[in-house]
Amino acid sequence: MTPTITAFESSPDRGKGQARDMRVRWALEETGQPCNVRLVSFREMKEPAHRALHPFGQIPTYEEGDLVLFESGAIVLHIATHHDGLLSKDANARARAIAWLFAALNTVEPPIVERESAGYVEGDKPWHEARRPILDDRVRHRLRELSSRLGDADWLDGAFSAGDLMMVMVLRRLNSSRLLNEFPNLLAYVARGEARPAFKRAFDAQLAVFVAASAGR
Ligand code: GTB
Repeated sequence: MTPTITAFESSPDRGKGQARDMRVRWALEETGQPCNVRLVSFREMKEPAHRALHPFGQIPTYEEGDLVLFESGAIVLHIATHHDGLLSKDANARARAIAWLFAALNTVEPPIVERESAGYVEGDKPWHEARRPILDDRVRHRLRELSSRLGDADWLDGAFSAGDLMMVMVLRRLNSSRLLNEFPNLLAYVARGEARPAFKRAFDAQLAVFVAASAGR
């Protein structure tokens, strides 16, 4: 059964692939799975019909037969578990790839999101300028550790996996900052992810939504 995912009708990132449906789209492309995409407005996301799918009124969601999922990490893991291409057949390698997926979401992403959201939430507060370097350093700290572990390898643990997919997506959130430039091997790692044909197909699909919405305005 072809799953249906939800995505922004009008993404604030103007098609840069930063919204979290991009993770799901990429996982589906890597595993050769088709999907239907239902676009939702900010208003629709907060209505009961969408909240029945997603308790926090967000995107992405994933519907497949009787199954309804939310949380991009859970959705990517579901796709990776049920289709070849993102998790090794070897049980230990599979477990390690899942650990990297969690590391991307639980260890690397939080300081990146904290730094990004501080600009919106407290940018006008008197303490923000003093706090900014602290937030930068917290991100740098994680990047330094990740950079050290990756070294000159192509991927985090052998072949490309769901863990790399999620880590690349999380690091891409730094695209508009200069922090990633301090770690050339991480920059190259993100570029390798973005060069994958499946990434490009997923990126183009989400960009097409933005282009169509702009043309209709
Ligand atoms: N933990 C959840 C997951 O991983 O699925 C988080 C889901 C989430 O944050 N969804 C966001 C959302 O629905 C969209 S992706 N927000 C609407 C709301 O909460 O009302 C976050 C996002 C949005 C926009 C950009 N951007 O413009 O660059 C980047 C990331």
